[in-house]
Amino acid sequence: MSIRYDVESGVATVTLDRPDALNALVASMKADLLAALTRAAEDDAVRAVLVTGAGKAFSAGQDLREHADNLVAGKGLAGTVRRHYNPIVRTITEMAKPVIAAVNGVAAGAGASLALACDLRIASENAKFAMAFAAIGLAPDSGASWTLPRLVGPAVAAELLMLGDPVSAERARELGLVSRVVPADELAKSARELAVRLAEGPTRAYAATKRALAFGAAHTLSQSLDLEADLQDACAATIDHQAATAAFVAKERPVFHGR
Ligand code: T3D
Repeated sequence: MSIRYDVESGVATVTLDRPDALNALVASMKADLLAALTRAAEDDAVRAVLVTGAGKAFSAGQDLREHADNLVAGKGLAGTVRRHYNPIVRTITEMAKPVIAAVNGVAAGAGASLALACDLRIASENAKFAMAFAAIGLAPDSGASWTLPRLVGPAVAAELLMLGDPVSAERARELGLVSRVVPADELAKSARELAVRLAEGPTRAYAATKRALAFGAAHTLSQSLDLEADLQDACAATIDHQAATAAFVAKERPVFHGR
Protein backbone atom coordinates (compact mmCIF):
# COMPACT_ATOMS: atom_id res chain seq x y z
CA MET A 1 0.00 0.00 0.00
CA SER A 2 1.39 3.40 -0.90
CA ILE A 3 -1.22 5.23 1.18
CA ARG A 4 -1.15 5.06 4.99
CA TYR A 5 -4.27 5.84 7.01
CA ASP A 6 -4.26 6.41 10.77
CA VAL A 7 -6.86 7.86 13.10
CA GLU A 8 -5.98 9.35 16.46
CA SER A 9 -7.71 11.99 18.59
CA GLY A 10 -10.32 12.63 15.91
CA VAL A 11 -7.68 13.30 13.23
CA ALA A 12 -7.33 11.04 10.19
CA THR A 13 -3.81 11.26 8.80
CA VAL A 14 -3.50 10.26 5.15
CA THR A 15 0.15 9.79 4.17
CA LEU A 16 1.33 9.50 0.58
CA ASP A 17 3.89 6.76 1.04
CA ARG A 18 6.00 6.16 -2.03
CA PRO A 19 9.08 8.12 -1.01
CA ASP A 20 11.52 6.57 -3.50
CA ALA A 21 9.51 8.18 -6.33
CA LEU A 22 8.83 11.43 -4.44
CA ASN A 23 5.30 10.13 -3.78
CA ALA A 24 4.47 10.35 -7.48
CA LEU A 25 0.95 9.04 -8.05
CA VAL A 26 0.28 5.75 -9.87
CA ALA A 27 -3.22 4.41 -10.56
CA SER A 28 -3.42 2.06 -7.54
CA MET A 29 -2.15 4.82 -5.24
CA LYS A 30 -4.77 7.27 -6.54
CA ALA A 31 -7.49 4.67 -5.97
CA ASP A 32 -6.17 4.07 -2.43
CA LEU A 33 -5.98 7.82 -1.79
CA LEU A 34 -9.59 8.26 -2.89
CA ALA A 35 -10.66 5.34 -0.66
CA ALA A 36 -8.80 6.80 2.35
CA LEU A 37 -10.32 10.25 1.86
CA THR A 38 -13.80 8.77 1.43
CA ARG A 39 -13.34 6.74 4.61
CA ALA A 40 -12.30 9.88 6.51
CA ALA A 41 -15.23 11.83 5.07
CA GLU A 42 -17.74 9.17 6.11
CA ASP A 43 -16.40 8.44 9.61
CA ASP A 44 -18.16 10.64 12.19
CA ALA A 45 -15.33 9.96 14.64
CA VAL A 46 -12.99 11.80 12.26
CA ARG A 47 -13.35 15.55 12.67
CA ALA A 48 -10.25 16.75 10.80
CA VAL A 49 -8.06 15.26 8.09
CA LEU A 50 -4.32 15.75 7.62
CA VAL A 51 -2.71 14.95 4.25
CA THR A 52 1.07 14.69 4.07
CA GLY A 53 3.91 12.88 2.32
CA ALA A 54 6.47 10.33 3.51
CA GLY A 55 10.15 11.12 3.00
CA LYS A 56 11.42 14.34 1.46
CA ALA A 57 8.51 15.14 -0.90
CA PHE A 58 4.82 15.91 -0.55
CA SER A 59 4.10 14.58 -4.05
CA ALA A 60 5.68 14.98 -7.49
CA GLY A 61 2.22 14.61 -9.05
CA GLN A 62 1.36 12.10 -11.72
CA ASP A 63 3.94 9.30 -12.03
CA LEU A 64 5.46 10.14 -15.38
CA ARG A 65 6.84 6.62 -15.96
CA GLU A 66 3.33 5.19 -15.75
CA HIS A 67 2.07 8.07 -17.85
CA ALA A 68 4.76 7.47 -20.52
CA ASP A 69 3.77 3.78 -20.67
CA ASN A 70 0.13 4.79 -21.16
CA LEU A 71 1.07 7.16 -23.98
CA VAL A 72 3.18 4.49 -25.70
CA ALA A 73 0.30 2.03 -25.37
CA GLY A 74 -2.02 4.55 -27.04
CA LYS A 75 -4.13 4.98 -23.90
CA GLY A 76 -3.55 8.74 -23.56
CA LEU A 77 -4.27 9.75 -19.96
CA ALA A 78 -6.03 6.40 -19.38
CA GLY A 79 -9.01 8.33 -18.03
CA THR A 80 -7.17 9.22 -14.83
CA VAL A 81 -8.30 12.83 -14.59
CA ARG A 82 -12.00 11.93 -14.52
CA ARG A 83 -11.54 8.58 -12.78
CA HIS A 84 -9.07 9.57 -10.06
CA TYR A 85 -8.01 13.19 -9.79
CA ASN A 86 -11.45 14.80 -10.03
CA PRO A 87 -13.07 12.50 -7.43
CA ILE A 88 -10.10 13.02 -5.08
CA VAL A 89 -10.44 16.79 -5.29
CA ARG A 90 -14.23 16.64 -4.95
CA THR A 91 -13.93 14.42 -1.88
CA ILE A 92 -11.54 16.86 -0.21
CA THR A 93 -13.49 19.99 -1.08
CA GLU A 94 -16.94 18.57 -0.39
CA MET A 95 -16.29 16.70 2.87
CA ALA A 96 -17.99 18.35 5.83
CA LYS A 97 -14.82 18.68 7.90
CA PRO A 98 -11.54 20.56 7.58
CA VAL A 99 -8.68 19.12 5.53
CA ILE A 100 -5.13 20.30 6.16
CA ALA A 101 -2.14 19.73 3.88
CA ALA A 102 1.18 19.42 5.71
CA VAL A 103 3.49 20.13 2.79
CA ASN A 104 6.75 18.51 3.83
CA GLY A 105 8.69 18.91 0.56
CA VAL A 106 8.17 19.41 -3.13
CA ALA A 107 4.57 19.52 -4.37
CA ALA A 108 4.49 19.37 -8.18
CA GLY A 109 1.75 19.09 -10.80
CA ALA A 110 -1.24 17.22 -9.41
CA GLY A 111 0.67 16.97 -6.12
CA ALA A 112 0.52 20.75 -5.85
CA SER A 113 -3.14 20.73 -6.92
CA LEU A 114 -3.87 18.23 -4.15
CA ALA A 115 -2.37 20.58 -1.54
CA LEU A 116 -4.24 23.56 -3.01
CA ALA A 117 -7.56 21.69 -2.75
CA CYS A 118 -7.16 21.40 1.03
CA ASP A 119 -8.70 23.97 3.34
CA LEU A 120 -5.44 24.92 5.08
CA ARG A 121 -1.80 24.49 4.13
CA ILE A 122 1.12 24.44 6.51
CA ALA A 123 4.55 24.01 4.94
CA SER A 124 8.03 23.01 5.96
CA GLU A 125 10.70 25.56 5.11
CA ASN A 126 11.97 22.86 2.67
CA ALA A 127 8.71 22.76 0.74
CA LYS A 128 8.36 24.08 -2.76
CA PHE A 129 5.51 24.28 -5.22
CA ALA A 130 5.96 23.61 -8.93
CA MET A 131 2.99 23.95 -11.26
CA ALA A 132 4.77 21.48 -13.52
CA PHE A 133 2.02 20.89 -16.08
CA ALA A 134 3.19 23.18 -18.92
CA ALA A 135 6.76 21.85 -18.70
CA ILE A 136 5.45 18.56 -20.10
CA GLY A 137 2.91 20.12 -22.45
CA LEU A 138 -0.15 19.71 -20.24
CA ALA A 139 -2.71 22.17 -18.90
CA PRO A 140 -3.56 22.40 -15.18
CA ASP A 141 -5.74 19.70 -13.65
CA SER A 142 -7.02 18.54 -10.29
CA GLY A 143 -8.58 21.96 -9.71
CA ALA A 144 -5.45 24.12 -10.02
CA SER A 145 -7.10 26.43 -12.59
CA TRP A 146 -9.80 27.13 -9.97
CA THR A 147 -7.92 27.08 -6.67
CA LEU A 148 -4.73 28.86 -7.69
CA PRO A 149 -6.24 32.17 -8.97
CA ARG A 150 -8.45 32.30 -5.89
CA LEU A 151 -5.41 32.00 -3.64
CA VAL A 152 -2.92 34.23 -5.46
CA GLY A 153 -4.97 36.21 -8.00
CA PRO A 154 -5.27 35.65 -11.77
CA ALA A 155 -2.02 37.34 -12.83
CA VAL A 156 0.25 35.39 -10.48
CA ALA A 157 -1.71 32.19 -11.21
CA ALA A 158 -1.14 32.62 -14.95
CA GLU A 159 2.59 33.14 -14.40
CA LEU A 160 2.93 30.15 -12.07
CA LEU A 161 0.96 27.90 -14.43
CA MET A 162 2.60 29.03 -17.67
CA LEU A 163 6.20 29.33 -16.47
CA GLY A 164 6.05 26.55 -13.87
CA ASP A 165 9.03 27.94 -11.96
CA PRO A 166 9.31 26.43 -8.46
CA VAL A 167 8.05 28.63 -5.62
CA SER A 168 9.91 28.39 -2.30
CA ALA A 169 8.02 27.92 0.96
CA GLU A 170 8.68 31.49 2.03
CA ARG A 171 7.52 32.89 -1.34
CA ALA A 172 4.48 30.60 -1.13
CA ARG A 173 3.62 32.19 2.21
CA GLU A 174 4.06 35.71 0.79
CA LEU A 175 1.79 34.81 -2.14
CA GLY A 176 -0.88 33.26 0.09
CA LEU A 177 -0.35 29.71 -1.18
CA VAL A 178 0.33 28.55 2.38
CA SER A 179 -0.65 30.19 5.62
CA ARG A 180 2.25 29.00 7.79
CA VAL A 181 5.88 27.97 7.24
CA VAL A 182 7.72 26.16 10.01
CA PRO A 183 11.18 24.58 10.38
CA ALA A 184 11.32 21.13 8.77
CA ASP A 185 11.74 19.29 12.07
CA GLU A 186 8.67 21.03 13.51
CA LEU A 187 6.24 20.40 10.66
CA ALA A 188 4.76 17.11 11.88
CA LYS A 189 4.18 18.49 15.39
CA SER A 190 2.78 21.84 14.21
CA ALA A 191 0.50 20.22 11.64
CA ARG A 192 -0.75 17.72 14.19
CA GLU A 193 -1.46 20.47 16.75
CA LEU A 194 -3.39 22.37 14.12
CA ALA A 195 -5.35 19.26 13.11
CA VAL A 196 -6.16 18.31 16.72
CA ARG A 197 -7.29 21.87 17.42
CA LEU A 198 -9.68 21.65 14.47
CA ALA A 199 -10.81 18.14 15.47
CA GLU A 200 -11.74 19.55 18.89
CA GLY A 201 -13.68 22.42 17.33
CA PRO A 202 -17.23 23.02 16.10
CA THR A 203 -17.22 20.57 13.18
CA ARG A 204 -20.58 21.61 11.83
CA ALA A 205 -19.64 25.29 11.90
CA TYR A 206 -16.43 24.42 10.03
CA ALA A 207 -18.47 22.49 7.46
CA ALA A 208 -20.77 25.48 7.04
CA THR A 209 -17.78 27.82 6.71
CA LYS A 210 -16.28 25.56 4.06
CA ARG A 211 -19.55 25.46 2.15
CA ALA A 212 -20.04 29.23 2.38
CA LEU A 213 -16.52 29.92 1.10
CA ALA A 214 -16.96 27.57 -1.87
CA PHE A 215 -20.39 29.00 -2.66
CA GLY A 216 -19.17 32.59 -2.33
CA ALA A 217 -16.45 31.97 -4.91
CA ALA A 218 -19.05 31.48 -7.64
CA HIS A 219 -22.11 33.45 -6.52
CA THR A 220 -23.17 37.03 -5.91
CA LEU A 221 -23.11 38.78 -2.55
CA SER A 222 -26.88 38.65 -2.47
CA GLN A 223 -26.92 34.88 -3.06
CA SER A 224 -24.18 34.44 -0.46
CA LEU A 225 -26.16 36.43 2.10
CA ASP A 226 -29.07 34.04 1.61
CA LEU A 227 -26.88 30.97 2.00
CA GLU A 228 -25.19 32.45 5.08
CA ALA A 229 -28.61 32.97 6.66
CA ASP A 230 -29.55 29.33 6.01
CA LEU A 231 -26.24 28.00 7.28
CA GLN A 232 -26.41 30.21 10.36
CA ASP A 233 -29.89 28.87 11.15
CA ALA A 234 -28.46 25.35 10.93
CA CYS A 235 -25.44 26.23 13.11
CA ALA A 236 -27.67 27.93 15.69
CA ALA A 237 -29.55 24.66 16.08
CA THR A 238 -26.42 22.64 16.87
CA ILE A 239 -25.66 21.36 20.34
CA ASP A 240 -22.15 22.80 19.98
CA HIS A 241 -23.44 26.34 19.44
CA GLN A 242 -25.90 26.16 22.29
CA ALA A 243 -23.32 24.69 24.68
CA ALA A 244 -20.62 27.18 23.61
CA THR A 245 -22.97 30.12 24.14
CA ALA A 246 -23.90 28.82 27.58
CA ALA A 247 -20.19 28.30 28.35
CA PHE A 248 -19.44 31.90 27.34
CA VAL A 249 -22.15 33.26 29.62
CA ALA A 250 -20.90 31.04 32.46
CA LYS A 251 -17.28 32.15 31.76
CA GLU A 252 -16.29 28.53 31.09
CA ARG A 253 -14.18 27.03 28.32
CA PRO A 254 -16.43 25.58 25.58
CA VAL A 255 -16.17 21.90 24.74
CA PHE A 256 -17.27 20.97 21.22
CA HIS A 257 -18.54 17.53 20.26
CA GLY A 258 -19.09 18.10 16.55
CA ARG A 259 -22.87 17.92 16.84
O1 T3D B 1 -2.02 11.07 -16.63
C1 T3D B 1 -1.60 12.24 -16.63
O2 T3D B 1 -0.41 12.50 -16.81
C2 T3D B 1 -2.53 13.39 -16.35
C3 T3D B 1 -2.28 14.02 -15.08
C4 T3D B 1 -1.29 14.92 -14.90
C5 T3D B 1 -1.10 15.58 -13.59
C6 T3D B 1 0.34 15.92 -13.30
O3 T3D B 1 0.70 15.80 -12.15
S1 T3D B 1 1.34 16.47 -14.56
C7 T3D B 1 2.87 16.84 -13.69
C8 T3D B 1 3.67 15.61 -13.35
N1 T3D B 1 4.79 15.92 -12.52
C9 T3D B 1 5.90 16.50 -12.97
O4 T3D B 1 6.02 16.85 -14.14
C10 T3D B 1 7.04 16.67 -11.99
C11 T3D B 1 8.28 15.94 -12.48
N2 T3D B 1 9.31 16.02 -11.49
C12 T3D B 1 10.09 17.12 -11.34
O5 T3D B 1 9.94 18.12 -12.00
C13 T3D B 1 11.16 17.03 -10.29
O6 T3D B 1 11.46 15.67 -10.06
C14 T3D B 1 10.72 17.69 -8.96
C15 T3D B 1 10.67 19.24 -9.14
C16 T3D B 1 9.37 17.19 -8.47
C17 T3D B 1 11.76 17.36 -7.85
O7 T3D B 1 13.05 17.64 -8.32
P1 T3D B 1 14.31 17.05 -7.51
O8 T3D B 1 15.53 17.61 -8.17
O9 T3D B 1 14.13 17.30 -6.06
O10 T3D B 1 14.23 15.46 -7.66
P2 T3D B 1 14.60 14.58 -8.97
O11 T3D B 1 16.04 14.22 -8.91
O12 T3D B 1 14.13 15.27 -10.20
O13 T3D B 1 13.69 13.29 -8.74
C18 T3D B 1 14.04 12.27 -7.80
C19 T3D B 1 13.51 10.95 -8.31
O14 T3D B 1 12.08 11.00 -8.38
C20 T3D B 1 13.99 10.66 -9.72
O15 T3D B 1 14.10 9.25 -9.85
P3 T3D B 1 15.54 8.54 -9.97
O16 T3D B 1 16.23 9.14 -11.15
O17 T3D B 1 16.24 8.87 -8.69
O18 T3D B 1 15.22 7.09 -10.14
C21 T3D B 1 12.84 11.13 -10.56
O19 T3D B 1 12.76 10.52 -11.83
C22 T3D B 1 11.65 10.70 -9.70
N3 T3D B 1 10.46 11.49 -10.01
C23 T3D B 1 10.28 12.80 -9.78
N4 T3D B 1 9.09 13.17 -10.22
C24 T3D B 1 8.52 12.07 -10.75
C25 T3D B 1 9.40 10.99 -10.62
N5 T3D B 1 9.10 9.78 -11.06
C26 T3D B 1 7.91 9.61 -11.68
N6 T3D B 1 7.02 10.60 -11.84
C27 T3D B 1 7.28 11.83 -11.39
N7 T3D B 1 6.35 12.80 -11.51
